[in-house]
Amino acid sequence: MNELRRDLENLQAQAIAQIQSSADATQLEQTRVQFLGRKGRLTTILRQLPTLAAEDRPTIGALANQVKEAIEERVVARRAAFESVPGDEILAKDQIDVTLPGRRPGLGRLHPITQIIRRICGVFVEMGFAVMEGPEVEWDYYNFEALNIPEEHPARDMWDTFWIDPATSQAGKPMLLRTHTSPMQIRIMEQTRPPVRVIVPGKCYRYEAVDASHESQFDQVEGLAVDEQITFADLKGTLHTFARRLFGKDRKVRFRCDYFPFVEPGVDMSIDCFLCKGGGCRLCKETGWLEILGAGMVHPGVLARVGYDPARYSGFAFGLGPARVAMLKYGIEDIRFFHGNDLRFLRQFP
Ligand code: 2NL
Repeated sequence: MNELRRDLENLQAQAIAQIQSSADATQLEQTRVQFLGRKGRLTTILRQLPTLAAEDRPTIGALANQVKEAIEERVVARRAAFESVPGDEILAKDQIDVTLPGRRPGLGRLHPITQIIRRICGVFVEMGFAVMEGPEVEWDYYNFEALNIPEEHPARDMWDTFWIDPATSQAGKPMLLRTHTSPMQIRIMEQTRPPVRVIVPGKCYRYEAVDASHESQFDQVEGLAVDEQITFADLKGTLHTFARRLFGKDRKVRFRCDYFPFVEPGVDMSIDCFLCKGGGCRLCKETGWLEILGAGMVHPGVLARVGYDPARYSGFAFGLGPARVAMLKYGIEDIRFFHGNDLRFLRQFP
């Protein structure tokens, strides 16, 4: 009897040691069969029960059951350890339903001014113009001198701007934030021979008292055509075509004299009001006309300065503000909406 008890206790200790040291599920199963199987070591011990005295059999039988249960318990625990993967608990808590549709990312859109700039450029590209961009920080020479605006010229008041600290500007020559994109047309003429057909969009800066129609940063689109035999008729035909393409095929245009130092003669162009068809309304301030751009024949002094012979070459140039075009087209009352970053405003221009 005591011999059997010792056998059972030894068996339990060995079984548990072997279970804990089994390397994988297959080894674990072999161990289980070895100890608990039909021909296993526990069965072998139980076969000896009949040799015991009758009163000892229940005690040893109960002990054998305890040993069996203890071993089975260890097998189950060890098997679970083999099957679980590190991180399982985290995954179980943090389940995702991969069949759910994803969250749709918010689709952006082009700023209304960008849309207008692209449409303006597109009209001129179809007429044979190339689109070019230039620097926003410019030399005083390109922004003013080359355009017939010398240092003491009263016209400089029209283009009061932001100057770069002389300590950081290059070669001791004054630099500034360009007040129009014209300096880039000067650069283009310096670097190429006629014919020139170019359209230059970009940001410009002026020192302004900000109000509903003026901001100190704004966009401009300028155009330039230089060749032999270019006349004011080319200017009128090109700009009238542009007006019809952008504002409707029935648009009429009106040219009036205006002054810009870099052209001679200079004009401004208006279109008949597309809202009231010329009858007079709030948009056109009862005049029937909307002023949309300034233009003129390139001044001979400007041509000569870039090395073009004014006796052989002539050209026309124009400039317009896409913000003003967008305000007229969409009836926007305040220029400050464009850069106010209010999505309720911006979402109206899909
Ligand atoms: C306006 C007027 C204008 C030009 C821009 C130009 C450029 C060169 C030579 C001659 Cl390089 N002219 N540009 C000419 C006339 C008018 O813009 O009020 N824009 C908003």
